[in-house]
Amino acid sequence: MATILYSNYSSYYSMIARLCLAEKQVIYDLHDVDIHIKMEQFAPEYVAMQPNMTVPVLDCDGNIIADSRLILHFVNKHFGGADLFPAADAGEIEKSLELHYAFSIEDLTMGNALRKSPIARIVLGRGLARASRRCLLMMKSHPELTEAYTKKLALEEERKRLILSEENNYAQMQQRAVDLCDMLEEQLTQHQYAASAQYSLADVVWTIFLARLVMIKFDHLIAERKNLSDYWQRMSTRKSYAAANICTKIPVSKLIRIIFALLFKS
Ligand SMILES: N[C@@H](CCC(=O)N[C@@H](CS)C(=O)NCC(=O)O)C(=O)O
Repeated sequence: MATILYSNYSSYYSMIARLCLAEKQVIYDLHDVDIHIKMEQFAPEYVAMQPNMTVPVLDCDGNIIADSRLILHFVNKHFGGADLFPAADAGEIEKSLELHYAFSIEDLTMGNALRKSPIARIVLGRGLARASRRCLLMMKSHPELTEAYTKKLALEEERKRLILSEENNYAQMQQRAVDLCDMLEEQLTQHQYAASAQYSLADVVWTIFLARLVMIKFDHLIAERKNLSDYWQRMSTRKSYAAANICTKIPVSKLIRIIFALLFKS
């Protein structure tokens, strides 16, 4: 099988796809999509493949899977190795995935960033405005993709409302992150893994969730829960974790380049 993953190093959902592929020991080509500086997700060829203009996308022999949750199931079903969604535990695993995907990690991450420094608010504001401008520009040069760019534009506006406006949802997101950690702590009293007695797709997503908590310096939520600390220790030392190149810290040089692009590039 010719397998290509379109991914971005620090993207949360790309990491989910990479970790799942690593768990199943799939050999694939990694195509890095620069979603921050060059904004390659807005390129017409990419939009044709993923109209929502997001990473990850998995191309498996021309079969396009353009969402991390679908990628989890596709990879588990079509590649060898351990079954990460065994029928006996499917209900519990799916319930756990549902809880995970109902949470907006983007709102937590960005909401947290802009409370860390006044500059972050300016940078994020400019970044969102830049994405909107790009949509409008692309609509003009590629009218056949107007529908996709219009949808994306609406999403950028919604992001501004949820993250930057007075009616932002940061307090709810913070509380939900705590609730999810409590839920995991409780689950881990019943079994060694997040949703069952064996490693499953649920562990793929919760590992990335915990890695993000570490990245945004919310690791106290892990440290103050005994089972969760032990779980994080086990998950972050699995072979797959290193193979998937999980990001818990964006290198400063990269961060500076991103900030510069958001502030000054058109
Ligand atoms: N539901 C999608 C969400 C993907 C998503 O939001 N990806 C982010 C990066 S983590 C993205 O591509 N952002 C770029 C953009 O929205 O322009 C999935 O699970 O794959």
